[in-house]
Amino acid sequence: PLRPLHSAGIIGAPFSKGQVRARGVESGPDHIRAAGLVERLLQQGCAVKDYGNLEFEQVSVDEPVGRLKSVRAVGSANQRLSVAMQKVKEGGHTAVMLGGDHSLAIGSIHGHAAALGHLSVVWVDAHADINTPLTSYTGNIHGQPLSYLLHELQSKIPVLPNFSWMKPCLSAGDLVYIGLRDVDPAEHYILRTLGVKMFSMSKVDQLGVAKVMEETCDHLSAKGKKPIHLSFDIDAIDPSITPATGTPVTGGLTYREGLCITEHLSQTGLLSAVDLVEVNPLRGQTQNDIHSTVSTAVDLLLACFGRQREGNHLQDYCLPEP
Ligand code: 6HN
Ligand code: MN
Ligand code: MN
Ligand code: MN
Repeated sequence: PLRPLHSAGIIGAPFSKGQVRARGVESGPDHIRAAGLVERLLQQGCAVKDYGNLEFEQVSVDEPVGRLKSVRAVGSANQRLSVAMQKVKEGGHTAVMLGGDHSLAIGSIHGHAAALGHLSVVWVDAHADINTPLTSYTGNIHGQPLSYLLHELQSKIPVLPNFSWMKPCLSAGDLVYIGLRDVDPAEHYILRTLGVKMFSMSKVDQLGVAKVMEETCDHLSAKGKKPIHLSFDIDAIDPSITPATGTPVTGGLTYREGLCITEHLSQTGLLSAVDLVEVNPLRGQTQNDIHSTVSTAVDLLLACFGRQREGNHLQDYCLPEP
């Protein structure tokens, strides 16, 4: 038998304290699994190891630090996730982190970088998630993970409880955004000042998604080929398709544009980890809202592992002889 082309190492991260808008996002991993993620990956010839769901420490006293909410819980959860991520990467898998809210990208990217060194990050999101603890209007850490991760913002991040385990591990030049349409003023200032490559929805409209992917890969490979970490917030997709999420913003990526992004990244051969976050079944108004959101998440993940819309066949496929 031929060796599978892809091997997925799945971590469930049922965590929601990076945002307070809505409970429910912690059940994302189980809904995505229940939609058949593992079975469908196996069917398409991908090896799968499911590491199960992480268990997070209950932090009983977690008073706000300035405006920041649940800092200790978020710090502790991400420390666990970082360790788990390192294990998955040491096992040689392409990591899949099922969230949970987007604060989990802190531990996911930190652990990935701890295992492999320098990374490229593709951040697909309606939001920039780069507020610092001092610029955030909401105090929700899911709007801040990139400010903790970037070397260039280190001096703007105060000392926070349960965050002493982490150090910045990403350079602004190794980050590309796709899908932005709800960016706070401080975030826009940071993106412009650091010269971060970004394809807002306006740019997707102007260039088309195929050109966006070509430019994304050119930008990232210009400084040498590094493993790619895709951090996919389901709210990047238009809420008409993926309504079951905590901070929906109208005017998003189509289903087809989402698949174009994930198919293209899969074909680079450099995709090394994927976060799929912010699926919140409790935010769906109907069963159909939930189904459409979860099945889109699954389809995006299948494309990350080589599923193509033109069709696929296993390497050892043989036509039956009459
Ligand atoms: N997400 N910019 C807003 C904030 O609270 O800082 C929204 C963040 C949304 C975060 O969707 O992962
Ligand atoms: Mn978002
Ligand atoms: Mn390319
Ligand atoms: Mn996000």
